[in-house]
Amino acid sequence: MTTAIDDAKTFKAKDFQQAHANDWCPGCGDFGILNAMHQACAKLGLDPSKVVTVGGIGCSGKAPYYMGTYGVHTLHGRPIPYATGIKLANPDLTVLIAGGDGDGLGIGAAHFVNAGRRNVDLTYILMNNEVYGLTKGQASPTLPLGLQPKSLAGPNVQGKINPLMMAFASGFTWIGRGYSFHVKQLVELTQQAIMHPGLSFLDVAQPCPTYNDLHTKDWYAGKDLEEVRPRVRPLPDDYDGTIPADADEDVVFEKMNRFVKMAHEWGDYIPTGVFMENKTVSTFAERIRARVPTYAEQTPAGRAIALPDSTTRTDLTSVFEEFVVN
Ligand SMILES: Cc1ncc(C[n+]2csc(CCOP(=O)(O)OP(=O)(O)O)c2C)c(N)n1
Ligand code: SF4
Ligand SMILES: [Mg+2]
Repeated sequence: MTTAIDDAKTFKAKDFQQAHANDWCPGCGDFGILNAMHQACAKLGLDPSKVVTVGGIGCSGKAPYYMGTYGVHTLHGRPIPYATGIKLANPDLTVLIAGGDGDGLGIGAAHFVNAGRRNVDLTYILMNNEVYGLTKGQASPTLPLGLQPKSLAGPNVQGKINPLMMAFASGFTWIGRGYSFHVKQLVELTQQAIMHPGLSFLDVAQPCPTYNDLHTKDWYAGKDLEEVRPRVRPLPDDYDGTIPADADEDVVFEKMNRFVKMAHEWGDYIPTGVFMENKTVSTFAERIRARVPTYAEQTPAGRAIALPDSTTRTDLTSVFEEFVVN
């Protein structure tokens, strides 16, 4: 969980921006997601020097360059392991992951699934445009079967992964969906995802105007429907995905059933909002603290690596001796 700062210095959205040359295409949904990240961090009163943005590889993976926070542009599919290490080494940091659908659910799928087993306090924002944007529009794991965006030689022969269901099955404890052009709602969802004290997953539907010529801004706005109506609309008013910490089995199953039904919905209605917050699962930090009670006071990043006289605490001489070739 992120603790908002309460000292005199407050930061604005512009403090989370970075004046780095941006090469995203005009009209790309990535801009709305980035904007929401800037605003959400400011609204939560975070200190930019205590936030780390971790990106994968892809157009989306460039997000760390455009955040005025610490950041790492990692390897394709690997933002989760980097982010996990950063958070465990220094739990005082707020760690955001921004990555694409190809990055997270293709090459990075094994990390995605195994992250769910740990419930480390991370916020994963999936910039989901259904294509490999950076490499010119190939089908990503979220492109539905049979669709043919303009870069494909024929209709997609593979079925799609449902990101919400995958997060659910993997064990993510906060799951939501937003839309890149509904920035107000996206700011709120991003805030909630960050505040959740465990692993959060925010799937963000976003047009890629350069390569996804099927699911465009107009398509999401439902302009092709006989009765024009936005496809991206909030979850029903009576939907409540919160599973309380003391929920009994019946409540858990009822919530899960409703989750599956709404997560399955996609087409003329693409629900947005908080699909699930599961409070029954311990966080990884709680599990570590149970085993190493001093973890919170002596985090790996907080430990002194040298004694006051500048000598090191650990004598590695005998280790190195093993490698000496005579
Ligand atoms: C190990 C490895 N394999 C393949 C690539 C090529 N590659 C770069 S980005 C990318 C896919 C990006 O798609 P996505 O994650 O959806 O991001 P987007 O560009 O759509 O934001 C691929 C396959 C790579 N950089 N590294
Ligand atoms: S190729 Fe697509 S995803 Fe990449 S910057 Fe351009 S519009 Fe955005
Ligand atoms: Mg993509």
